[in-house]
Amino acid sequence: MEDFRLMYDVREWRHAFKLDPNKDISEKDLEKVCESGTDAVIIGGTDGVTLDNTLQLMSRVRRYAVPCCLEVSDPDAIAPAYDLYLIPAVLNSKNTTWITGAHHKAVKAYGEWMNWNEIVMEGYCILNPDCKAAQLAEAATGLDDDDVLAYASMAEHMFKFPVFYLEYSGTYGDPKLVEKVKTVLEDTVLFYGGGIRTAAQAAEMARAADVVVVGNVVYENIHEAVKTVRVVKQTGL
Ligand code: 1GP
Repeated sequence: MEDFRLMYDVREWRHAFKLDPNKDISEKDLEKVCESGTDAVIIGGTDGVTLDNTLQLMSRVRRYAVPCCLEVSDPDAIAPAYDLYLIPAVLNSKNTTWITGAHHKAVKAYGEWMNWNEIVMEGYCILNPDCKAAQLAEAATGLDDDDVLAYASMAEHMFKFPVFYLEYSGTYGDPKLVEKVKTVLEDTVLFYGGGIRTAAQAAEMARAADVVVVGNVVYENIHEAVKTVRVVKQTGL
């Protein structure tokens, strides 16, 4: 087992795995993910996310020492059992539901039970028009670099979000753009996620982003997925 500290502060992270509660993962592969030395396991997805399947996956991840976070896409799947709750606000959405609407509804219903210290807001910018998240959130993906940089600056300076998330889910993004975005962020942590299929790609994004999020390759090639942890941690920003 890799040596790692428990880390509940995203500013300390370099690598995270994102697991989809709507996908099957064997016990053996889950063990490899959880004992890989990654900084966190994020449970989140777009399709078929339910209280039942998130809780089932969470309870399996809980058998390991790795921090377990819920990335909230449906307030009905929230349960008081995670180390952190990552809450996306899709800055380039054309539908206010995904910027403040669902958030307002959730806080109105559950606000008095929320522990604000466990909530981490993510300013999302979704750049792959074909991913499910872009379609659901009606993201305006036809952005040039300056548009993206402006969203990043808004996340940091206007909204004071702790995280800016460049989301290319399903496709490998543009490392040059990720690098540019990093130059406009000081306090806000830059997450990159999308299309990482090899350790070399993970290393390339680790040179640009603070945190590299690895998703689907877990289900396609667990060996390569686990390799991304070490290379990201060995790569300097
Ligand atoms: C999805 O950013 C993550 O939210 C990871 O994307 O599944 O393409 O690795 P992939």
